[in-house]
Amino acid sequence: MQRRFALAAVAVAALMATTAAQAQDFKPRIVRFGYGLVDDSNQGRAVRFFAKEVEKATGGKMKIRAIGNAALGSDTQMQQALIGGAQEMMVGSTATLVGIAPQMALWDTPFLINNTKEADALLDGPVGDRIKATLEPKGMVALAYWENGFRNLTNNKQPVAKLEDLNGIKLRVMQNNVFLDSFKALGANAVPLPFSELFTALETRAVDGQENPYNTVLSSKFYEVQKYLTVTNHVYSPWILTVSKKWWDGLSKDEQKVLLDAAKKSRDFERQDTRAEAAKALADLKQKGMQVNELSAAEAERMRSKLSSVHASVASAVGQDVWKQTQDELKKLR
Ligand code: TK8
Repeated sequence: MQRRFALAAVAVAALMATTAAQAQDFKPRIVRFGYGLVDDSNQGRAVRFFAKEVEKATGGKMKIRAIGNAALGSDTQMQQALIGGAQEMMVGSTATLVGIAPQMALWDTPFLINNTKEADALLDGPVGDRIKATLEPKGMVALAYWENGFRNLTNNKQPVAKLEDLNGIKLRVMQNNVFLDSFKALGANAVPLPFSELFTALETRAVDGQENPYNTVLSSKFYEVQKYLTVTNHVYSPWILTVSKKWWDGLSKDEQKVLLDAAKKSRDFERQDTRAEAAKALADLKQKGMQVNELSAAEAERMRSKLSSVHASVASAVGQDVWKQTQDELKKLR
């Protein structure tokens, strides 16, 4: 018994010594990590997972202050704070970055990615890296892509079963020309609006509808203010984890590595969590009273055919080279 106790004490002492040694290499830092969704969302859960990883790896020296609900501002406001160095980290849609880094528009291409296997391969491969790198000269460093998910349409006017049903629907889109042009081409009355203003806009009927993955329709309680959901899967939408370059450049190599490792682990956690939630979300949304219909393959094809000019403009925004590389990679995966 005594011997066991002694051994345990030695083990504890050894453990404390390693933690102390690790912690010595790290400066105390507080990281403000902002995001737009509520705490109880796939985004919030993954931010907290990331925070724990970083705190563990730095022996508690680097503390991540997770601030959700757009309390630090909308996606575009937080991006500006990162660039200026007033905020350290954020996660948000790649779509809201297009004004700063035009090649991000690639991820907004409607019907580009067919499934999560293609998404992961493209985002985590050379094309994804290439596009991530375009943020650096703009003052941000991208650490990883998380999954927002395949976007689907909700509205409060009528079920959307065919292309023409979009006519006259006042639809909130992200602040991004590809989304704006796509939904205009499909006949909707598209209105750009920050996500942080969306619930109120739906509630007051300033807009009739919106499009987001199931997870967000659930976590943001859009089912309370939206009646119809159409399964369109019209685009695969990533989130991107970014840090202020001004801040990043002041970190040690060890600190940068901790953040990169935690970003990767959180990415894997987040995608798994998001997919598990999405798999049962439709049933949850029906149970909450939403009326759900699936867009037929024929109607999806009709929509796709209306979007060829959007595809052409994305190709020219990202450059023919990136566009071709993307198509080649997708061909290999199919
Ligand atoms: C959250 C947004 C959201 C996006 C949107 O801040 O704006 O509709 O899908 O996830 O980034």
